[in-house]
Order: sequence, then C-alpha cells, then structure tokens
Amino acid sequence: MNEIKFQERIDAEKKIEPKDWMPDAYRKHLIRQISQHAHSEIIGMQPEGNWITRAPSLRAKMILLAKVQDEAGHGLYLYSACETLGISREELVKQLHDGKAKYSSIFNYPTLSWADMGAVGWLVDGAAIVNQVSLQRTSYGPYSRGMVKICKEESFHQRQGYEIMAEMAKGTPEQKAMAQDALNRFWWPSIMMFGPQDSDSPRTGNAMKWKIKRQTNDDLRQDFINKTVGQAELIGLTIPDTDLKWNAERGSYDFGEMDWDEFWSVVNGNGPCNKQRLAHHKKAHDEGKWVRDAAKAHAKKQEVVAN
Ligand code: BYC
Repeated sequence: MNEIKFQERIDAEKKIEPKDWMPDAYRKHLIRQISQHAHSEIIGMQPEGNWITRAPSLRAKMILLAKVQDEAGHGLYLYSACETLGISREELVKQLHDGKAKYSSIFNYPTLSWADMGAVGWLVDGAAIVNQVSLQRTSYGPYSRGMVKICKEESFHQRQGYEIMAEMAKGTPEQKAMAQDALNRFWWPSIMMFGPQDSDSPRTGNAMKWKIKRQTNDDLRQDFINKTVGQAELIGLTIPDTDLKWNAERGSYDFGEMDWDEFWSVVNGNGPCNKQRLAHHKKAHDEGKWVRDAAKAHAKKQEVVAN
C-alpha cells in the first residue's frame, strides 16, 4: 500500500522529503548516487588544485581558487542532502576510503598543462551541467534543491574553462597546440562521465521509474555532444572523433564508439590516477582530524554551558 502511494506521489511530480515514507531500495539508490556525486565534487578538487600555484596570472589564479572552493561547497551541500537519508558523513567517507563508494571516472585522469584547466572547465563542468540541470527535477527534495544552487555556479565554471580554451586557441601556435592536446585527451573521458550506454546501465530502470534520473545516460550524452561541437568549431579546435557527423534526420550528431574497456577499468579503480586520488584524500582526511576533534569538543562545551 505504502509503495503504491509512494509511486503515485512520484508520478504526480510531488517531491519526496526526508520524513516521508520511502521504499528501502529508493533510499539506498539515493545514498549511492548522491554520495558518489558528493565524492566526485571533493575528489574533483585535486586535478585543478594541482594548477593553483602555477596559474599564469593573478586573475587566472583568483578564478581557479574560487572555482575549486565552489567544488568544496558543492560537496558539502551534497553530503548534507545525503545525510538526510539517515547515513552519517563519517560512514560516507569510510565507504569512499574502503573502495565501496565510487566517484566520477573523469577525475582519474591527470592534468598535464594549463590548457587542461580550460578543458576541465569547458568539458567536465559542461558535462556536469547537462547532467545536473536534468537532476534539478529529481524526485528527492533535498537533492533537487542542492542541484539548483550548484547549477548556478557550474555555469560560471564552464565559461571560465571555455575562456581559457578560446584565449589559448587564438594565441601562439604552441598555445593552440596545447589547447588541442587538452581537448584530445579530455574529450572521450568527458563523454564517458554520463555512464554506460543505456543497454548496459543496470541502475537506469529504477532511476527513471522513481524519477531520480529524468533522462537516460545516452540522452544526456547526446545533448552534451550536440551543445559542444559548435563551441569547438567557433574557437578553431577539432573534436578528436573522425565519426562525428551531423545527422539531419535525427537532428543530432552521430559519434564514434567509446572505449568501454577503458571506461570500466577506470570505474573499477585502475585508471591513471585512481590510487593517487584516493591516497591524497586519505592523507588530507587524517591531517584534518584535529579540526574535527576541536569542532566536536567545542560543540560539547557549548552543550554543557547551555545545560
Ligand atoms: N564514473 O547503471 P549506471 C563536477 C557506475 S563533479 C564512475 O548507469 P547510474 C566537478 C555507477 O555508479 C560532478 N562510476 O548508474 C568537480 C554504477 O555503479 P554502482 C560529477 C560510474 O547511477 C570538480 C555503474 O557504473 N557528477 O562536476 O544510474 C571539477 C553502472 O552505471 C560512472 C556526478 O557525479 C562514471 N562516469 O548512472 C569539475 C553525477 N558512470 O554504483 C567538475 C552524479 C557509471 O552500481 N551521478 N558509473 O556500483 C549520476 O548522475 C549517475 O550516478 C551516473 C551513473 C550518470 C554517473
């Protein structure tokens, strides 16, 4: 009975709130997805943090710093949204460290040049926006509201990345070559961010039924490609896909086959930087223990004073 009423609410486009009844599988599905999303934001600070000290101007450095801080904020909104489902932050971090929780495959690729800051902002944030604009309409209230705030900041992130690429593309031949090289390395991993093809996506069925996801992985990937091809053309860069071609009948670009072996290898912990990313997170977490202890002691003291 509960289950039928729950589905009726979803079908009527009503949001599910933390105290509402929900099937256990819905709760678990959300904890998995929202925590993966939160971990992505936090681990995603590493490839960009790598370039803060080497930004080519004070302006570029301030913008990059602000962007990386925004990612931390997004992680915190998402951890908070996830905690409303009855799991603690400690447990979520433990799941990440134990390899039980995933984060986006894209952050396991290295950032080798300043142009990569452009590619990350333009393509990675660009892909994230396409996914997250769709998730603004997700059925779980706290996740949906978090997405609204996050999307506003992501559009600034995407533009700062595109600005870097546009500047480099019209710079010296060496700068243009760096921009093209960054696009070559980040293109395929960026379109893999949308996950496996619908036919290989075990989670999509329930996610669509419960309106957690509003569009499938393939639909979102296609939207992103359609939006991005023209942006590359405008700044004179070439998308590294010889099969990319406008299909007038579909009103969409046809594109080449992704390397799914590479995708699953990165998802399963064997990408170029998986071990390094996790080791860095563990180290930072251990080094921050004194801050958590101090905050807890302070909260306890306030409680004693209040009583
Ligand atoms: N990477 O059935 P599927 C940012 C896993 S950060 C890793 O399609 P689902 C930014 C998937 O988890 C924002 N794993 O699953 C930060 C599942 O494994 P489990 C990044 C992936 O959930 C700093 C299995 O494969 N955005 O913007 O329906 C700087 C089967 O997949 C991936 C998010 O995190 C992947 N790419 O759909 C710059 C988005 N793809 O859990 C920028 C939030 C699939 O069953 N997440 N897997 O063991 C989502 O929207 C969805 O979870 C996905 C996958 C579309 C990723």
